[in-house]
Amino acid sequence: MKKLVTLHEFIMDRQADFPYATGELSRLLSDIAVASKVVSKDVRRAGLLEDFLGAQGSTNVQGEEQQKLDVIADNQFIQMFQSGGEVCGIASEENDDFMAFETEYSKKGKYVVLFDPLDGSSNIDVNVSIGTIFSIYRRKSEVGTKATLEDMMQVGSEQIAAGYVLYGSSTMLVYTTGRGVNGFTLDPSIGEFCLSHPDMKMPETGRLYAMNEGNINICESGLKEYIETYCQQTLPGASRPYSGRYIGSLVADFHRNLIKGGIYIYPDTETDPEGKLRLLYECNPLAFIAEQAGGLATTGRQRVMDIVPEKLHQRIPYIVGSKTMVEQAMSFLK
Ligand code: AHM
Ligand code: MG
Repeated sequence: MKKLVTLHEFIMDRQADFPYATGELSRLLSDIAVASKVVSKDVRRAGLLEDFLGAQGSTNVQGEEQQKLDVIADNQFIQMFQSGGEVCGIASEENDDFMAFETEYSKKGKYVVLFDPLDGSSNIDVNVSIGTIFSIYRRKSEVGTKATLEDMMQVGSEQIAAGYVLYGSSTMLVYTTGRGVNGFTLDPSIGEFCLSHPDMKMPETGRLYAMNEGNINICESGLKEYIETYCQQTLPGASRPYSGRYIGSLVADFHRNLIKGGIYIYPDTETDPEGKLRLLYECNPLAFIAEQAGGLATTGRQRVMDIVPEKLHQRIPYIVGSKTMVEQAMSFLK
């Protein structure tokens, strides 16, 4: 039998590639893995536990109804970051403002984490895949002081690491530190993430497109034209049109396209003129992974990782996936 490489072993091996690494980023990645195991356990039993399913009865700063599990996952990750010592502050999709940790111990942390604790909230109650998405930056402010807004509002190309955890038919953690993308599957029998998808590459093209097509008549006409001309026609040399696949959890749609090749589109629409997805918690981390795996991420006009953030909960139009497919879609945008 092939020897299993655990996430912990993998992180430690990679740390040796950076001669001056102090181990803090490695510890932070390990902490994220631990928190995600706890969340995974909660997600797996949610239907049995009264306090886990359904709406929390509150809305987040973006006016979206929070689910109980959104809040449980958010607290779980925050607690882990607060106690780990590597992180001086965080920003989460579920909180109005960023949090600068108060203790002297945390103030010494070099990193900030921006995250969406449970992406795909509308799928929580119906047992469809959901996930956690995270992005790690080195702080801009001085070590030993409190984290600042400037630490959070960095351009995506400054990310030190990014990843996601998919609570799907199995739980997987996929991450990059800028040297390729690797995927780990949680083996529940030993409680460890083990390397299952080394050096992931997104196929250069594919046959899957993911978009909420309910929005097709309220988004830019070029996109409608792309979908109708490219995705819904049998192209020369093909036996049938592309297949539409839309889970409605970005992290799950992205993961499928990463493995099989495809495109994900959430445009700006008449009802969401800035788009729906959040630059800092969703778009940047997945853009980093996409690019590291050979794919592309754009607003249609600009590379996502070049956007200078203007506000914490900023939304953008988002097209991400296989390189050739994203380029084709862009060629239809005026
Ligand atoms: P969330 O972070 O509150 O779950 O919102 C983001 C989600 C994405 O995961 C998903 O792709 C999209 O919103 C679905 O939106 P819609 O229901 O408009 O298709
Ligand atoms: Mg989300």
